Amino acid sequence: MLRPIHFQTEATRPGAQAVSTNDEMARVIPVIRRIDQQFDCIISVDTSKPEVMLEAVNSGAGIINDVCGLASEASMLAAARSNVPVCIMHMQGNPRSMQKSPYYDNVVEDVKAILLNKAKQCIDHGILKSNIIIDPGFGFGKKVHHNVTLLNRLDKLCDAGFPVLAGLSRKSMIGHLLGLPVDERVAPSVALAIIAVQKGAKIIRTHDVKPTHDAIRMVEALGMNSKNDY
Ligand code: PT1
Repeated sequence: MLRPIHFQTEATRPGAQAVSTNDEMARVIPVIRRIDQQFDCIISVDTSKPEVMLEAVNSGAGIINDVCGLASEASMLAAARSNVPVCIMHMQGNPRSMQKSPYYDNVVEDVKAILLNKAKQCIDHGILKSNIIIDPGFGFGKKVHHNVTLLNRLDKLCDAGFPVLAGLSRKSMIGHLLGLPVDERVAPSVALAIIAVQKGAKIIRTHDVKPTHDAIRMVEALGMNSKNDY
């Protein structure tokens, strides 16, 4: 099984500060080149900047992960030109303000509609449908109960015709629900990953690759993962 490695050059967690294009390029490109030379893996580059997307893919990245969901037309065109799978994530607001007052009429329907609308725009801009991955963006402009509802109804998103990525690893919803600090969230993160896989998620973002991978292998060995096509 290929394990993508994920490169994040701009912090996106709540309250994080922005990074300039030059700084981001200098941080990420040499690292992607070196990893590409030394490892047989798919490298996922985490960026919202079109210049970084193109240069990263030229340097060996095989997935574009944009937590801004390709917000600018230029980033959509760059993703189309790079011709690799692209993860479009839902975020309400931006990383600096998103946790202030998240609001949804119906979080599952709202997030799904926004992602499907974005996927259509991507296709209209030349991105292959088969290259689109969708992600509800756990913790991005969501209160704990929004994250819980999204996880509970993740099957609804998985029915939308695109592979779903779930990133729950070590996030503050675990701290809120269990009162555990970040360095004690491995087991609850694995529990969340298993639930996501059972609901139909195809890609899991995690800090703890080995325990998460072993737990999912166990679920798959039991045939207890979702049987959806995406
Ligand atoms: C994610 C994700 C990501 N999460 C994708 N990319 C982060 N596609 C970075 C908290 O509440 O879910 N999907 N890239 C990390 N972001 C956060 C957000 C980290 C919230 C922590 C929290 O603690």
